[in-house]
Amino acid sequence: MNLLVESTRDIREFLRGDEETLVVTHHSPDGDAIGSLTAFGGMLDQLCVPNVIAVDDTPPMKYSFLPGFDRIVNLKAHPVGKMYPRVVVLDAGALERIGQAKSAIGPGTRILNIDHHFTGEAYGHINLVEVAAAATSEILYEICAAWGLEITPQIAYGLYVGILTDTGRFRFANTTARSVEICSKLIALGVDTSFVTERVYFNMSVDAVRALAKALTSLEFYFDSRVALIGLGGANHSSETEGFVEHACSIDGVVLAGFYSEMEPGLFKVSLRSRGRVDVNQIAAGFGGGGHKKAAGYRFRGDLADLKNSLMQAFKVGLDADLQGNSTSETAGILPWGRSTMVEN
Ligand SMILES: [Mn+2]
Repeated sequence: MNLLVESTRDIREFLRGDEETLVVTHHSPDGDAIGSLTAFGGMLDQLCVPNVIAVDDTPPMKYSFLPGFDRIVNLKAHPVGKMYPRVVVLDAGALERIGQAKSAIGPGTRILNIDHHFTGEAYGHINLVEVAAAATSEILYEICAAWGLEITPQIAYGLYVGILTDTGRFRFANTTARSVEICSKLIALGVDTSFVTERVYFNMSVDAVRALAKALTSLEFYFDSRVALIGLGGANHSSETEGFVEHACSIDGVVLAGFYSEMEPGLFKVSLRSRGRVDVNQIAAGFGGGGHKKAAGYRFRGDLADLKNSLMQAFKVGLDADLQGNSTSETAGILPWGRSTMVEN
């Protein structure tokens, strides 16, 4: 990635002075959201910028090992309460995604947006949106490098977790040589990769395992089993469902998958995955959400039957448009070679 020197210079200019700065990320935070948050907090500490790092949700406990995690303010429990002169938004394609952190933004607030989602919505006064980056954490690494910041353990672990999780452990098509190179540097600096992988992927809480078991029993197929759907309806919602959708998406023959969870009566969180060419970012955008071509999500108000009907209608449009080619997964026996270095997501 060629991070423009100018944009990092603009960002440095933006952060000049010692005004208290609020750093936020999107609700339903994933590893990149949490990792970017703790890493950026560490970067601001180094620049002597007083900062508050926050999210409008409960930060998932599986990331609690991250240095700086205990500094994250859960805005659901502790509302913002005031306006900030400077707000930094990380990993959020739209301002809506930060939830009630928006109330920290007043007429005089200046916004810095650092992200890798393509939405075309440049809501910041300064925007550094690099869609070729696998993770927002990857962009933050480039900023550290451009500014010659010391990569402290807090920064290193945050960035490593961000890249590890947003590439699905270097499995998704957004993984580039640069993603792996940055992780290699972070490991060389001291990140214990085995420890991180164990904590993030192989240390589920009992509640999460029970929720996964329930979700799997709800498995349904549509469109000749090319679409799989799992979910947690009614009172079964769990806050630890990151990655559940992958179970529906890893089934032989499935090209589109969905996971839903009813956060409160009539309000669902929906995650979508694509293994073929159907763009789930477009589908999620149709419901007011977003993400990437192969991984996206949205929130839905209504009942479960409406959710399923509307989602399957949208999936059908995508599948029909793709009928020309054979859109099954990329595991069909051809060994890909020299896939272009970036772009995909
Ligand atoms: Mn991300």
